[in-house]
Amino acid sequence: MRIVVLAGGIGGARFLRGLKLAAPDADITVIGNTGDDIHLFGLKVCPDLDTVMYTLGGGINEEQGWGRTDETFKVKEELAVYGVGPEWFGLGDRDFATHIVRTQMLAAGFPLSAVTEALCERWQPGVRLLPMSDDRVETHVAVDVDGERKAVHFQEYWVRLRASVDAQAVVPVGAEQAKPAPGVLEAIAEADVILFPPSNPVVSVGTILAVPGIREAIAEAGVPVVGLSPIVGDAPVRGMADKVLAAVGVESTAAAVAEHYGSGLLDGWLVDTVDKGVVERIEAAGIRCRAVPLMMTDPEVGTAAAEMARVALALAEEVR
Ligand code: GDP
Ligand code: FO1
Ligand code: CA
Repeated sequence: MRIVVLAGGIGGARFLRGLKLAAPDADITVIGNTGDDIHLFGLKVCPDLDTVMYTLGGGINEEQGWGRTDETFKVKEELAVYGVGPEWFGLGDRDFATHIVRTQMLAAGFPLSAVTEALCERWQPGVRLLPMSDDRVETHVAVDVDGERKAVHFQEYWVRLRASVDAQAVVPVGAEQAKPAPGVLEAIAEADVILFPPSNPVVSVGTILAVPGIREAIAEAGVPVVGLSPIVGDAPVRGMADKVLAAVGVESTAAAVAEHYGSGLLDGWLVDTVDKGVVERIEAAGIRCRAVPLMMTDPEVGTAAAEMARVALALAEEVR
């Protein structure tokens, strides 16, 4: 079975770990969000691609959900002594090596998709990891500070400001001109099922769908598209989805997110058991819905996510 997954960082990566357990023989292609990418110290950092790669490759810092295990911050400390920032972004020494290799290969002329493939040779994530695009796309967030509107990089909004101010708008800068990376449209066209993990609907899945051609290819693939809600009990499980959903005029509820994707895109939607009251509303919108446990807080890594993946694949068969 060929499965295509549109993934952000932590929510996407943890779900994928479960999907690999649930469907060990499947051929899984992950289309990763690159709107979170940022250039720091002359280096290209791709947080969501790296989170997927490290999580599936066994190198992730489990408690944090991002960055490397067994990490140190000597380089960051040395940069700070030179007065070179930003200090608010925590790049660790081991992580730096990934960004150095990536930047070196990009400078040599390789596209991001080829660089990602090369990095994955080390990590062996067990999926084919494709960036959504080889072209630069950068998510910016408009905020009002002291009565003035300004746009900040998504990482600045989340990591420096901790999403403490409302997001007035979310703009995937460059998305309109971006082309899907090689293999993306082909993978979608050849998929047997397409899954939206419980990733951020605006700055992860939404950014991928903003690359011209991707949304259309999914709608035209003619295969089940099933998503899992990142909103549980009317709040994100973690992160700032509530803030960026508000910016696009969507309530932070499992039902509103399903309706935001819409029945034109989604065939099936899983909500957590605490949200079972909204199943009828979602089905009335033309999206098959089930309420099951959706918390990926495992004593044993991946087991809850594996059950979620099993139910998502079963729902896909129901709507096929
Ligand atoms: P990010 O790029 O690291 O922010 O990761 P994603 O975009 O892939 O996923 C972020 C979303 O995952 C957030 O909106 C969270 O609410 C959601 N999330 C995180 N952990 C869980 C979980 O255990 N269950 C569910 N249902 N959602 C989760
Ligand atoms: N998240 C933080 O909250 N603080 C950090 O200092 C930080 C550094 C960082 C470095 C590399 C990387 O791959 C991810 C990093 N993240 C950090 C996570 C990242 O900002 C977010 O998880 C996602 O981009 C949110 O979608
Ligand atoms: Ca992200």
